[in-house]
Amino acid sequence: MTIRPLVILPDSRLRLVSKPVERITDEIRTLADDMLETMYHAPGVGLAAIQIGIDLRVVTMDVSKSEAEGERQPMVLINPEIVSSSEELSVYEEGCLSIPEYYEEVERPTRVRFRYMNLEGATVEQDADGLLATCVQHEIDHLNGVLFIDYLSKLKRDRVMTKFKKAAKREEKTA
Ligand code: K1U
Ligand code: ZN
Repeated sequence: MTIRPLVILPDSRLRLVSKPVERITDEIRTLADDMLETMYHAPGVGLAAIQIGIDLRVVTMDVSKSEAEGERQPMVLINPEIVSSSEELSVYEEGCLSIPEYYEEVERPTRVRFRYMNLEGATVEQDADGLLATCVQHEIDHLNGVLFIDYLSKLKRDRVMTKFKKAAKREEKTA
């Protein structure tokens, strides 16, 4: 398993619409392993493949918040989609591994039903609320090139974009 470098704002790859996975191959299994390793190392509770530069509809998640490796509850979602969403909305403070150290409250449906294929090729449907519901919506947004800052006011979004563009320029100069 390999920890892969994260794609950071304002990288334009974060705006790509990722492609469906046609077949579960060894490459997909390796990608999922590397995504889990990268997610746990960050640390994060979710990761979409585009966050490591791969435009495929693959997501990893673990919202168990277990410190111990033996208690982890890793999930690998292939071609995930939201089947239904509650009308009720909840506010959750979100972060993003591609927008480090920036957190803001976002309002989303409180409960969702989602469908995905697992690594064994089985179709799974699951209900979610709490952090799992927020996380799966955040990750599916990544597959569609949507970031949580898109739900903020233009003023806040412009501020964060300017901050990360400046940081990228500084990096360019020192590289
Ligand atoms: O997709 C990502 O960028 C991962 C992101 C997922 C997420 C978190 C919170 C709300 C919505 C979506 C993160 O994992 S940010 C890091 C984080 O939340 C966290 C890190 C360590 C322990 C617990 C949470
Ligand atoms: Zn994110």
